[in-house]
Amino acid sequence: MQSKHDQLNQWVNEVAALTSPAQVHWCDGSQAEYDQLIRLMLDCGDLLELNQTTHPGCYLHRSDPQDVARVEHLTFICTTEEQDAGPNNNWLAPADAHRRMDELFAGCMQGRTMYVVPYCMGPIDSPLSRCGVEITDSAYVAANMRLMTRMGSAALRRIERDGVFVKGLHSIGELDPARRFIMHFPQELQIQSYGSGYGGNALLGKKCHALRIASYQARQEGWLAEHMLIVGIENPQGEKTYVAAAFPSACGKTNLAMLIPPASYPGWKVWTVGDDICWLHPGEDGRLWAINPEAGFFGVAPGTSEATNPNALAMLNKDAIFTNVAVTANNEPWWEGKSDELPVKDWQGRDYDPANGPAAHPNSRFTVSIKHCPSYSPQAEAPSGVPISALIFGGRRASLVPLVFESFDWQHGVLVGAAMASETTAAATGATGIVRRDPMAMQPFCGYNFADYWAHWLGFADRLEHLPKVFHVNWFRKDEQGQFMWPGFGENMRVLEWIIQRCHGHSESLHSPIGHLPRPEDINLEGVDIEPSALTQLLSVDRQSWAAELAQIKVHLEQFGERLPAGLMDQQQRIAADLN
Ligand code: GTP
Ligand code: SPV
Ligand code: MN
Repeated sequence: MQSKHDQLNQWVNEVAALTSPAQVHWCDGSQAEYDQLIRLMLDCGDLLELNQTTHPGCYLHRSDPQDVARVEHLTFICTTEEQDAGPNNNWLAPADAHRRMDELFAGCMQGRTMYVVPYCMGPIDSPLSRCGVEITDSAYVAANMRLMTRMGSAALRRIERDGVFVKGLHSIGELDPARRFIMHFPQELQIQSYGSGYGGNALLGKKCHALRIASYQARQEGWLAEHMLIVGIENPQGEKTYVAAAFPSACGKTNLAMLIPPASYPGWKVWTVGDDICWLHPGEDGRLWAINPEAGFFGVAPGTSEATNPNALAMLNKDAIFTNVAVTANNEPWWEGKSDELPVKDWQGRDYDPANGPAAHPNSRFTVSIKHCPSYSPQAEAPSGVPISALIFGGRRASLVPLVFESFDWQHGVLVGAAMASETTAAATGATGIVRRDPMAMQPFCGYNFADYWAHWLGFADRLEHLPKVFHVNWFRKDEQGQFMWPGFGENMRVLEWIIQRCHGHSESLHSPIGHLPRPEDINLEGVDIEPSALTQLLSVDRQSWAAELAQIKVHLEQFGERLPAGLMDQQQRIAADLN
């Protein structure tokens, strides 16, 4: 008996009876406990020490080579009605899923320690935060949960007070892809994950709780759980404008969240509130308020450099856990794009040989507390969150989609989100570089039928007096040579500037059938090397190609049949007609 919450104690006992661990450890979240977890993992080889002179408190974990990313085909939403999960999810009846999972979990923790990990998603004193308890047999998961959530005694006290919590049960099992499932039971506030130790499959507070379960709860309770970064953009007058942006996995959220404005933007600053998940609540003032439920980053390593993301590099010099990166002769972490140096060991611990592919896995990651981020926002702990002026959707589109456009209104904005598409990335298993629809960047994460989700989004028009403006961006257009046409990273500030000017009502735009676009002269190009002709191309709308896109969007929406809210097809038809 370790808590003052009878149901929690009872559940822990039931799980222990099912899984037969050698011992049970309730995590208190203390530094001493974290140090002990690290020591244990160093002793058993789950962690390797990196150079403690240049990178104190930094460690490397090499995951099983068959367990390096999310697995969408093994991820299920188990609602009583299949239609409630929708065509966007894999579905299993709850009873079937429980039977399958009970078989897998039976006796699976023999000889292992079972960690009971209480955590709070969101500031510990915020009424908008929600708690969970993850039971896991992975010390790596327990340690990462301490970096990424408010984990330990304070969360447990809140759970004892609140009563309600999300139950997450996780075992690495045999790390056998044939015995791997990530099951969600939104009606039971329950998650069960077996057979993976990686990221979103195993750190159950993140995608499983804060998006799949939370999105389901949010619909019932009148808020939104989104795959969005949150930033405050401060102008030289000291005014801060907060925006949230949804880009699919590995499409630039972490980078935009800690952007450093270019030299030609003196006095401007970007403050990081969150880099991956955003909970949005209507406030009493009629605006939308956002909190970041997380307390740390699980960020993509490749591509992170002094040139692209100096803030990230600065926070990775201490107290970070790296997963599946390479190491240099000096035992420092290394990944493609970091430096010109060559590594000596690849992500699997083999001597580096370019014939084996990239030295760091393309989905290699770092885990670090958000408090280490140089641009960490003083408002990140605000119990009421931050007020959102704009929502930004975006994806990786080598062609067609302009650098930026603004929706005409909220309904159109919801269509822009629902119609989003992006090239697949290494964040999930399967082919990369394939364009697929990824509505609101939530395709892998929405815990219920997208048709109902879009209806819920549309409903905010009646709930909010001050709706955020909705934009779409694309940093990833390529030219005929396959080169990115837009410099991206810090230079994305130039697009953010136009967006916030639009929010404050003082900027020009050009009307097009797909939305408002900036005129080329509305984007500040001072101090950046980009051909005016390239910018013109980045801001143009090719009617014929867009007409084809709208036809595809229609097919995409039609999958949702009768449940699709009428407003979306109206928008699609209006734009298609305008284009012809
Ligand atoms: P998840 O953590 O998977 O949700 O990813 P994310 O959306 O946070 O993506 P992240 O910022 O980690 O970027 C993913 C990859 O895209 C990295 O390799 C970045 O270097 C690269 N990237 C980010 N922003 C830009 C950009 O503006 N332009 C270009 N060309 N690449 C970018
Ligand atoms: C993503 O894939 O969107 C991530 C990484 O943020 S994971 O935690 O693995 O979902
Ligand atoms: Mn993500």
